[in-house]
Amino acid sequence: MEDLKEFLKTAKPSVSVIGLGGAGCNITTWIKQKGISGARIIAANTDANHLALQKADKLILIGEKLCRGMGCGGYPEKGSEATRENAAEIKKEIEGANLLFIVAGLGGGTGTGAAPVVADIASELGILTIGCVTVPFDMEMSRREKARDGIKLLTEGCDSVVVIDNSKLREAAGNLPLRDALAVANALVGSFVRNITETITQPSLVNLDYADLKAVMEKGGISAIGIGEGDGEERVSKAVSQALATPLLDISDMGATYGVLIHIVGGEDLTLEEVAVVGEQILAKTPNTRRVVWGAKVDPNLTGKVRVMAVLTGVASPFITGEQVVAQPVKELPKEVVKPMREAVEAIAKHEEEQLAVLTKPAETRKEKIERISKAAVFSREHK
Ligand SMILES: Nc1nc2c(ncn2[C@@H]2O[C@H](COP(=O)(O)OP(=O)(O)OP(=O)(O)O)[C@@H](O)[C@H]2O)c(=O)[nH]1
Ligand SMILES: [Mg+2]
Repeated sequence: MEDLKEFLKTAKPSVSVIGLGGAGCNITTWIKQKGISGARIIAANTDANHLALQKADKLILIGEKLCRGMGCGGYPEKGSEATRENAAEIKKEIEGANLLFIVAGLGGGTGTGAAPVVADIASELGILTIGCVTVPFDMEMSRREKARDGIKLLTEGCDSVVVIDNSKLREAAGNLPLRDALAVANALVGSFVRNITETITQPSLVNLDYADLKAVMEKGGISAIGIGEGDGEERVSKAVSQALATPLLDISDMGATYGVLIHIVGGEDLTLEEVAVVGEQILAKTPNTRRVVWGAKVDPNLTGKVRVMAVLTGVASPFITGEQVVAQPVKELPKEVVKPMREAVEAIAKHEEEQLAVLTKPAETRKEKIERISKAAVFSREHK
């Protein structure tokens, strides 16, 4: 029993979140204030006044010599240099993490310059690293250019970079005033980080395991997020349709998505049957997808409603490549491909029971656990 407890302790992935620059730190403060189980929050900025107001487990003033606590004034090269000044400290802070979220609003100096440097440090340490960044509004033209260059550098060090276009977000939310749109972006990035962290570190209705996350994010490139919410009879299908209709980054070809990560939150009335439907609907819209993983949790405040967050990994975006958006027809998925999806969900449901039973069984090795879970949860296939 003692061995098992020890195993469960070490089997739990260690998660760190680092916010960089003004927007990045605002987002990590949002997360810290909401509370997050199982992650350590670090906030780093070149701007001492802004940093002093943040909530985090660790604050790091970067580039003290170069920026004298006064920010980077919009120059990413300065942000990179400032980060190199504190590389050893950052390395010490993130060392030992299995998963790192790098959070920033791209387009300024600090976040844009710092994020790729932190990603390189994490990559050398072998940490699974997910960048979570926003790109500036359409009206911030030169800042969008800077953000594009920043993303290209960031993808080299990160496993996946989740990109949220502030302009798309504003559009999707019905042309909110700018200030409100920024607050929504903070909440969106913040809840993405929180949801993923909590489903891999805390028991949930359907657990998303570290191995699942790794499988879908590892070769992820650029990822887009879509969100949806539904209530009433057709709540699941409404939530899914909305999530897929409004990816918060333009995608050139939805059908070419490499992987899909689905996160579902519902009230205590959420059933596994409904969870299975979500997976099928998303697969039908992304027919060439190689990997689908999902997690679901119950939020007692959400009775009657279902909230879906879909992360589409390995997408091509005209924002990054500078191409025009070409709408692609969505292919229907053959019945025989849909069926195993339901079986996979049932396997996960069974796996949940097994997890409870594990407390009375001899402990399996970490390697066996990872193999078993990836077999049950990762649905991969060859599809033309
Ligand atoms: N999501 C979000 N985006 C923000 C926020 N504030 C600014 N932004 C966006 O993020 C971009 C970068 O701004 P900051 O984060 O303030 O810049 P910085 O990284 O601190 O860089 P410097 O101030 O130049 O050192 C802006 O162009 C905005 O598009 C915020 O609170 N939330
Ligand atoms: Mg700043």
